[in-house]
Amino acid sequence: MRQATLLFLIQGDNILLAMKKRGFGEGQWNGVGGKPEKGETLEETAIRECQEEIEVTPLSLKHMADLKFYFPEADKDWNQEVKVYICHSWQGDPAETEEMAPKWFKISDIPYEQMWEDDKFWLPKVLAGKFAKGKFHFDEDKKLTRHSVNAE
Ligand code: 8OG
Repeated sequence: MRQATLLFLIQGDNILLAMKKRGFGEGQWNGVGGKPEKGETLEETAIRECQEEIEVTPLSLKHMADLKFYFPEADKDWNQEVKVYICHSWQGDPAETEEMAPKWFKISDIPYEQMWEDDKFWLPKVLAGKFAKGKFHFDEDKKLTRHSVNAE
């Protein structure tokens, strides 16, 4: 299964989300991240994608979730395993790029209705300090059909 990273900056009661301007997940708020380049570790990917997408360099990463996403047989190339990180210290101020437009939200005010449908099932657990493992199955219309999440 192909792998990808997802990273959220956290400052006090606030979380940085970014509006995806193109590609997979366009028009939705999300963390920053993407796929590894050849020879890269996933932590290196998480840092590089953050630099490319919002011009911020993470100084520390905490691995907080492993998520598996499954699509129907015809779209199985989209199946993806995503490692989620949170970051409390970084260099630079979040800036808009061609790919992402960043914005701070109160953690109590996360716009789950404008995010991937699965996020409401695992992100609150991660933000409560739990490590989450999840499996999510989507149909042809990218609607979530079933899911399981374990968090400890
Ligand atoms: O390289 P690309 O832009 O395609 O990477 C997709 C990004 O979207 C990557 O950071 C992983 C992330 N992502 C998924 N599925 C989901 C999901 O269901 N929820 C969230 N929050 N992010 C996801 O690929």
